[in-house]
Amino acid sequence: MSLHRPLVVVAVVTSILAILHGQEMDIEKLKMCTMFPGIPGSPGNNGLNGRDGRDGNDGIKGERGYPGFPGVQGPKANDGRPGKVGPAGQKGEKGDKGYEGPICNTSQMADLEAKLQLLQDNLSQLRKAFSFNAGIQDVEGKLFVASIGKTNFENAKRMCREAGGELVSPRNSAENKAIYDIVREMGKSVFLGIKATQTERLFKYPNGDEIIYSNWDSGEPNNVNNNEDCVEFKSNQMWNDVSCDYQFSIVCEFV
Ligand code: GN1
Ligand code: CA
Repeated sequence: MSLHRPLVVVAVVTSILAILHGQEMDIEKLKMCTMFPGIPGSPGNNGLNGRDGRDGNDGIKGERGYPGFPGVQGPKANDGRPGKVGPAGQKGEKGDKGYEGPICNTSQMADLEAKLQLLQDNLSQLRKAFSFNAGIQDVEGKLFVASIGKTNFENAKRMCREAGGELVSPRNSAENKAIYDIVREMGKSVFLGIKATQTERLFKYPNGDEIIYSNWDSGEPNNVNNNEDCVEFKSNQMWNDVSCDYQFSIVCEFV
């Protein structure tokens, strides 16, 4: 206990001193009030702006406006569906008879086969006979056939045509050789179907085309006496222009 006594003493003394100091302060204030009125303080600063007020109520609805301008024309629409089928037209005229269909009959087929065989046999026989005849030559299916007798150009030409052919007009060396094989055996000249035009002296085939092949003898064509529009195929296979009035042997060609 004796150890705490100094602390208690200090506490008591401190309290007393505080009380005395407080009384001194109050006495000073009292002195000042009794001697002068206080100086008014300066006005305070304005306060901050208040917050925005609330939105007002909606106004009255306005009058209806004028109609706007028409809009831009839109793209073309797709085609519509096809319409209904119209009424049937009038009946047409009867058509021509159609081609005959394939032969399905067995007996008809047998008959045709027999005829075909006969034709083949006949053709084979003719080929043999032709090959024996020195007056007939075959160049790739084109037949050159000699006739009997002599005649002028126009008559020889007519005779060949009446037989279904033309006077010979060799278009290449092979055909010229075939005609030569005939003429050499006969030992006589023949007329060609080629003829010269009067003014231009152009040699042309019976169909009017200009010739594409020739085998003129040396110095030919020379148009002696201005009267040699036709062509002689000589027995040496060379060509010579001559008068159309001469009489020569006849060789026709058949295509
Ligand atoms: C013949 O005969 P001469 O010479 O006049 C021939 C002519 C020949 C000529 C060739 C009608 O005429 O076409 O170009 O030989 N006339 C006859 O030398 O054959
Ligand atoms: Ca001549």
